[in-house]
Amino acid sequence: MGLLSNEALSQWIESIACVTTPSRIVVCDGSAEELADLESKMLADGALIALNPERFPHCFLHRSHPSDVARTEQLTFICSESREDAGPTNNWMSPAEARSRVWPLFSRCMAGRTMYVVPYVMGPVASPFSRVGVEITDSPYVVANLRIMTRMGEIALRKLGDSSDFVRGVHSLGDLSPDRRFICHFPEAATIWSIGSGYGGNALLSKKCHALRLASVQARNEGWLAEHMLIVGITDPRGRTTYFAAAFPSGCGKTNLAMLVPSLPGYQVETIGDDIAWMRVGSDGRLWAINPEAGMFGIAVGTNMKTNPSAMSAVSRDTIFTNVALQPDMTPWWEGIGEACAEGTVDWRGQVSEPDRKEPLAHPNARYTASARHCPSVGLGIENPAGVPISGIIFGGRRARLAPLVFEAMSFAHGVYLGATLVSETTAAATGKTGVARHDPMAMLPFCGYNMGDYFRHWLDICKRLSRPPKIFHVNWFRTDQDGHFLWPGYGENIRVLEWMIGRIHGDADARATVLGRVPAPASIDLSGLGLGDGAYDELFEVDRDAWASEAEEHRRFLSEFGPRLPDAVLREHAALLKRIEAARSTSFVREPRRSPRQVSMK
Ligand code: OXD
Ligand code: MN
Repeated sequence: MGLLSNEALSQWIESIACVTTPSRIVVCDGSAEELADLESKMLADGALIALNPERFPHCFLHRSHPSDVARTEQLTFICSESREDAGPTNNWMSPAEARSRVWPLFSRCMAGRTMYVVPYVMGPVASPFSRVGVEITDSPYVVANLRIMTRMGEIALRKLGDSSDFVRGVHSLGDLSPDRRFICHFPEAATIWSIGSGYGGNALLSKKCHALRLASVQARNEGWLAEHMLIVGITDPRGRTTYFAAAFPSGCGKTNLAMLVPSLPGYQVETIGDDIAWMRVGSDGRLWAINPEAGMFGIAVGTNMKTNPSAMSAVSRDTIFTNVALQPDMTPWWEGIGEACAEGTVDWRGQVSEPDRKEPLAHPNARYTASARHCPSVGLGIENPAGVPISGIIFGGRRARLAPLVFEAMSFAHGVYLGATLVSETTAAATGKTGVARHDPMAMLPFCGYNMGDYFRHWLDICKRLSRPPKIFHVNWFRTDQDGHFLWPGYGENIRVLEWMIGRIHGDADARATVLGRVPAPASIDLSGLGLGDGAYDELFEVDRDAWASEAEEHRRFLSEFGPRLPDAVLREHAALLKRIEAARSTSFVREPRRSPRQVSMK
């Protein structure tokens, strides 16, 4: 432990080692030698498989335990002192119960294993808004992932200095049994305990556990926002750069939008972040965002040269693939990669596939862990200590019906209402049924570390401090026609929607009022050359008032779960929506409901 001069850190490490009894303790310095050593051990014990060194230099495949393939929301707990502080959308466990039920699972859990201590920085190292965390883990795979996903090692210890202000994460694979799997967050103690899983958001504690669940509480206490949002900059043909932060539930295309390759000429895209944004009110009255992460833990399935060429390029070196299929030439393969797999390809479990196989070869939640530095569209702003100024916030869901392609909130408070009532169909990013519509406020349902009633209030409070608040929009790339086909091509064509938003932000695009908010006026969004047909505008922007009357009823039911914690301003927005629907109904006609489709992609 020669690296350690921080008293609080050494004492904490010792206290964890006393319980977990590892055979060895390694404090990670983040060096290339350390990584090479870890990799050779994992190659030797089969935790990693080296991929084709010519086509995928320094890339590896990892196969997780078949029962450990996604985040397990039902085993994720907020352990605040009071149940009300966790709120109705979180699983709650009292700290006392966690100590008696979960902590004993850590007893001797690292016996015979190495305990790695991984100090990391979330955010640009020089940023005053960055935070330090330390994850203790017995998984070398987790260490290798954290090295890509965060700025880790000595650099983090230097940033920490002798401060005791760091998030403490303890992770052990345990026996990988879902019966003894818990992911516990203690917001009052800035501590995380995770046991029984080696996968993604369950095990890379810097990501969902620290940068969202604990950071959201810290952000509430300190007056900033920690959000499940991508950050992207768009430079338009006039040379204006406009930054957006966009919240979409897991598996709904955040990474693709962050790395958009615009189909319209003259536009340039700068990727700042693909999953998490930490945002503060700047001295200029604008909202400023940093990406706390340094890498991407993206969903492989559906990624190809057409949907996301930047991601394809980013994953072509120094990448860890998890649960993808493997071709005989040792290259990775997944459904939607853009070409058929070679004969002899083995599935994510390592089994040779039968010719008449129906199930996918890659797991639907198969991932790549790749450095943001390798993404061709990455913007310099990712290292800017102050972050980038946000002019537009986008909330998006996966809705086969109901929600138009895009609409703009009528005010910031209305935008908060749109975020609070976001509904989306579930994906493979978490265990459970996919394709089920669920409320996912601001795409934070699985990630908000406190009562979401208080969270909505916090958003409204932030607005009061913004003299130049961003405009708020809602998008739905996933609306379908009567036959279940997507109405909108998505991907690079989403620039047409962003172009309209940029026009709205700078005051040079027209809008038409609907009961939901403002949609593009017919001539203000470029739908040309898409082969969409004459009725496309109407289909994309139709607002079915009767269907929205039922939806508004569902909003009311959902919001009532927050009881007295729900801010009045949200209730007022709900009442205003009802009033607009009522007024419009008296002058309107009823449309046939659409049929629900079963397509999944991530535009
Ligand atoms: C993710 C998720 O891994 O949202 O980013 O599940
Ligand atoms: Mn995410």
